[in-house]
Amino acid sequence: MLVVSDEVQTALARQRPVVALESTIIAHGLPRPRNLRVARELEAAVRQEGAVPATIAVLDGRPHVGLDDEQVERIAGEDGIRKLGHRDLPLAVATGASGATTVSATALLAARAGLRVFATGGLGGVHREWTATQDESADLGLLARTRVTVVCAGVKSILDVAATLQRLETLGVAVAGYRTERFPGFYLADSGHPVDWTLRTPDDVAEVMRAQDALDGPESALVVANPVPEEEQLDPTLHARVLDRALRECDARGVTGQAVTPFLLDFLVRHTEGASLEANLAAVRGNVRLAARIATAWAQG
Ligand code: PSU
Ligand code: MN
Repeated sequence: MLVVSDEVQTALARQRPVVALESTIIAHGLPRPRNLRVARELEAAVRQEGAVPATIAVLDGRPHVGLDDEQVERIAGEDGIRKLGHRDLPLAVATGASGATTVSATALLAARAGLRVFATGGLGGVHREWTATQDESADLGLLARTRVTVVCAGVKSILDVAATLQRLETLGVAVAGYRTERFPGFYLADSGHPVDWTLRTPDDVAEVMRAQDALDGPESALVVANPVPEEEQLDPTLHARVLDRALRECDARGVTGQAVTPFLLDFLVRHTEGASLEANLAAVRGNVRLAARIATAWAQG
């Protein structure tokens, strides 16, 4: 069922480090045509660190782990590329659809292919106004039952971060800050919330992964929360001001469901003159590099 690229298969067989990369950020989280350059840049960053990138997506009903250049171009530029959470996978497979995979679908496919380390920008989570909309990303539930290590810059700051952290606790998903005692805020280095655990090196992270396996508890994930460098973060005052407008606009236009996250991210890009895009990219770049180092430490164990 899974199409694993030759390069990824070879790397796995030789126990070389592999990093899974998500495709929704490319198809629906970043503006075109920059998104294609970013997709290529992220793969190159993984290689620079000595690991093999495995971008994950569904093409013509087939889940792919590891894309070639032409397949990356389809994800970045093809019209009608869907956004697929894990619940959408059987529907896409059976109908022959093509789509980019969110954190939940990517984590599931990565785990099925035998990949353990995965990099993204920010996790989905509990949306503000949850009491009215019940909008909680499927990312959280899936991470509660999938043994992957996700390197992210926290959860997207468009969310209710406190509620999302609480849900991660309730669901039993391990969370550690990377070289920080503060939970990162996606575009911001600090979300305003603390973390209970701090890890300082890729080897420390790999040790936790080994302990997860040794303990043999529920098949849950490890979230490694890696802050965007403070000098590259979005100005917090600008962030607060524009996000407030974005949320009101989203509400006024009646945007719901899968469309909410792309709408808010795009609103922020347009109303910060691209500054939110640069902060998002800085965060993702850092996560991809760290994920490659963690995958390397993991492969050595
Ligand atoms: N990180 C980014 N940009 C994104 C996302 C993550 O920097 O666009 C995507 C991920 O695919 C995540 C999704 O799973 O946003 C969450 O969407 P939703 O709230 O609809 O579950
Ligand atoms: Mn959502």
